[in-house]
Amino acid sequence: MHRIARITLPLTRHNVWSRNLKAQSLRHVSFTRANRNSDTGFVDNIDYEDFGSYRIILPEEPFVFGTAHIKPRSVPPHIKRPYYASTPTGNKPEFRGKIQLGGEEEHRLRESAKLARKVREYAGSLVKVGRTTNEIDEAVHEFILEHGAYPSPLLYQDFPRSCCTSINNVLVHGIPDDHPLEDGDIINIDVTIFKDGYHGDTSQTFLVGNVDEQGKKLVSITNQALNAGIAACGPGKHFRDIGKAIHDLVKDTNYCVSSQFTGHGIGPVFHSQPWILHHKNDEPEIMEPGHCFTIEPCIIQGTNPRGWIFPDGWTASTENCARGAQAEHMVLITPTGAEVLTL
Ligand SMILES: [Co+2]
Repeated sequence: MHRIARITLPLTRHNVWSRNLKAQSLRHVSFTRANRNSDTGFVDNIDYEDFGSYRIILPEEPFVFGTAHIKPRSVPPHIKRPYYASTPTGNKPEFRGKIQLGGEEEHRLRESAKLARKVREYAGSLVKVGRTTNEIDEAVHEFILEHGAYPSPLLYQDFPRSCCTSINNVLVHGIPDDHPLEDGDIINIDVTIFKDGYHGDTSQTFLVGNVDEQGKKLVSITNQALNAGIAACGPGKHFRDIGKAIHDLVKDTNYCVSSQFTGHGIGPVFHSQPWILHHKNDEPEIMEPGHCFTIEPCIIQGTNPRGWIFPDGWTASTENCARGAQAEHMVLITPTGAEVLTL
């Protein structure tokens, strides 16, 4: 759950946009795209992009800014907390995205990744029409505590819940709430745990009931994008090969990749360098044995990758309310290749 920066688009513009969408109570969503002639500057023709049938998630009105009104779940004192969730706040460990291979560090990292995978699978088993994301969050919270771990998103930069639940047009960082899941939703559940000093982070987009073809295709290409990124990894390879592989996969399709959210180094720190860009880029760094990081591409319907943040300061929706999906694994670079730790 790393964001490059908070996006500060004028909220008023979106208020108008939200109200319009609500007023029409749209379920079938299509957008127009004007194709401009590059020589004359005039609009040649207008395409209609059909994004399928789904409900649009919007901030509730009246707007409540921030997350101070949401009471975090409690964590018993015997569970070791990361520095940002301790009182008084502890010191951030020194970490640059690389661990020592072959010892205790690697063992703990692998154990945390394994538990994160288990939590992701458990969360997926809870996805069901009529269940609220708060019910999922509560169950995930308890499951993580039962395994002697801390739910890393909880209290991270004031995030008030124990996992992120992002539905349909919400790209990432959705905050679990009391709304029930509906037939046809797609929901990404992003889980991160902290155990024995190491974080494990993974996410998947799940289908709720009967999802339309466009939604299923979006989830499928998102999983392909993650796999393409993973296949580009290995010692001596450039980090930018990940973005290129994903770019090559989506470039001639009616999907685009968000450049606002990145993968990240992970270990004793939740988010650290190397920052993993999922779009085409020129970063010079090279993967070395011991590098551990996430790949978590966010793929969006259509050609507009821009997002905006709800008044809660976290929930990131696409600007045009097209759907987005995300999938995330942790990758460890070894002397001979790249290993996915959250499979
Ligand atoms: Co992550």
